[in-house]
Amino acid sequence: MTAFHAGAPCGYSADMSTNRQLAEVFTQMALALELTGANAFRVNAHNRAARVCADLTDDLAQLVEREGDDAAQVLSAIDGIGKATASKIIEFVRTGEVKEHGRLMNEVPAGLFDVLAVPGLGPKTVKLMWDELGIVDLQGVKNAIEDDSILTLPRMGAKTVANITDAITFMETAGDRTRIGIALPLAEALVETMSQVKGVKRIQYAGSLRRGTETIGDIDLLITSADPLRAAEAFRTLPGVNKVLASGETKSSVRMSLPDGGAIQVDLRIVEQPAYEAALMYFTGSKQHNIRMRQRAIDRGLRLNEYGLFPEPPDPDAPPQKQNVTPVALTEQAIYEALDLPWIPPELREESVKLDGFDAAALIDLGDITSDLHTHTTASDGSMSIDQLADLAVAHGYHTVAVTDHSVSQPIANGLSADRLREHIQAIRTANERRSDITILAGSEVDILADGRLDYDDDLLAELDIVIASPHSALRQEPKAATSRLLRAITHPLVHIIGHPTGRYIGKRPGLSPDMPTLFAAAAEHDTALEVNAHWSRLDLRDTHIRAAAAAGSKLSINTDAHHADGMDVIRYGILAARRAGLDRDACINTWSAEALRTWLTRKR
Ligand code: DGT
Ligand code: CA
Ligand code: CA
Ligand code: ZN
Repeated sequence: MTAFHAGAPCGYSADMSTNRQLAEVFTQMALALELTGANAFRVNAHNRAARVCADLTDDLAQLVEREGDDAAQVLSAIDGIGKATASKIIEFVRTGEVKEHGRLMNEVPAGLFDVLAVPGLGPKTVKLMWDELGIVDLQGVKNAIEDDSILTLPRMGAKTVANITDAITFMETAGDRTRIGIALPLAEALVETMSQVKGVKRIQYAGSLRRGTETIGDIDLLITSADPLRAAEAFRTLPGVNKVLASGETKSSVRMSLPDGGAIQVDLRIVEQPAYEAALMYFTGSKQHNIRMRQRAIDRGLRLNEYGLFPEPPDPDAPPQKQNVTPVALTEQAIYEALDLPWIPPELREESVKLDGFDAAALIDLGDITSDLHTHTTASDGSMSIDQLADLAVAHGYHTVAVTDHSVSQPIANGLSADRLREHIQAIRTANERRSDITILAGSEVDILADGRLDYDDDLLAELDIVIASPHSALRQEPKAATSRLLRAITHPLVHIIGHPTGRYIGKRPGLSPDMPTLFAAAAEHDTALEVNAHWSRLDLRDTHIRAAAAAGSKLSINTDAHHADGMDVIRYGILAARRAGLDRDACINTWSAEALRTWLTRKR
């Protein structure tokens, strides 16, 4: 689904595919049309065009180029694309813009798109705010809440206003950090580009990104270079840099645009080769971890800083690198060893984590994962066939993949009716019999309804090899209701896994806040696994939950919820979260052998 991004209604990032850019153009046009009172038919046509562009597997830029004069005809033949849409697509591919889009954008105050980005505020309400109260931006909404004038709008009661206030506060406090799934690929691209610059020898990202936190304040890059000035200059002029914040001899900072319309700060520090690892350790943090390590050094009559681990300095006032002392240790490994510790993985360098509270040999790693148990196909809202999905799982080296499409209460996601699910089970079984390279399990991601009932009858659920039960709606429920809702699913004898248990979207909606210890205890007792949804917009359960769940004895299942061909790549974010929780591989059912997994799936019932 194409999300609408606030703050940059007219900007497209070069990182976005043409299909996605077009989807965004049509989405914005639909919103602008609705706000300016166009008829529903035109609005719907643009929304439809946006969906078609987002879902199309053919690259539209290539298609238009390839078809030349026939492009309009070929495009119009696609379901959901009419003549008008086809000509806009061609215009966009050939000129980089859609003129009508620009015109519409000028008719709507830019601030209204920020208002539309507030979860729960749709174009109908926002249009009323604009027409009736003259609201043109977020501040206007806040003022109208403050002086109660918002209550004069139709269907606007105290409860709705409270929800809007919540959503705005949440957006504003979560706003300035970047989710790891956006920051990490950018950092990797920067490392790749900067490593090509002449003179650059070592380069890595440090900071919270190396520790694998779910959101990132800024990206910290660390390099050594034979030509520091050239490196700094190359860094400040990288494509995507929209502002240089600082440029010194050893440190430069820039702001870079992000594909989702936001921006992030990137710091580049240039250090001397011998101190590289000590600096890497220092700038990896966390700050609290550094403070602890420094104290450990002091306790042993040593000094730890970003240049290394040193004996007690003869002249405490001179800068450490100027003191003529031989370092005790320079590499991360050696520094930890000299402080009587094993090398601590970056993910565990947090204040809340005990220094000796992990078993390095048992800690889960990416290579341990051998199955994905939560995925979608074209039967619901995915874009892969059963066989394409199986191919993808094989390419990831997995022995098992579970097909778990949506259930009937998710019409937006094209959820399967009971009859369609029965057909789907047959199709999965047939594919499974045909293939010897992988086991394909027939599953479902069945909705947990607001009261905890499941979306299919028990006799249908019993026909499936695997059942994931997930909450998708009523995510503002009171904690008490959420607890009993999820408990009902956890204790259901036919449920194997609870999918994304809280339903949160990082930085966008908080999701359910049930009584977690109660859920973890029940999951352990009933042998129901709890999911770590690896998608970076969810990471649900989150790191702290995973730690508590494992401590309570519940099993975890790290899955990608893959919908598209690149969907299984997000597994690494789930692994980072699990490592931050110090999770042992055995507690995660996705690391088990095919036999062990099959045994558990059957025995559990
Ligand atoms: P972020 O960027 O907010 O996601 O979190 P970090 O951890 O990347 O923090 P950042 O970028 O401010 O600094 C990177 C690392 O540098 C940090 O994890 C530890 C180290 N560091 C920064 N400032 C201090 C400090 O005042 N004292 C100590 N001991 N370490 C610091
Ligand atoms: Ca940082
Ligand atoms: Ca920083
Ligand atoms: Zn799903």
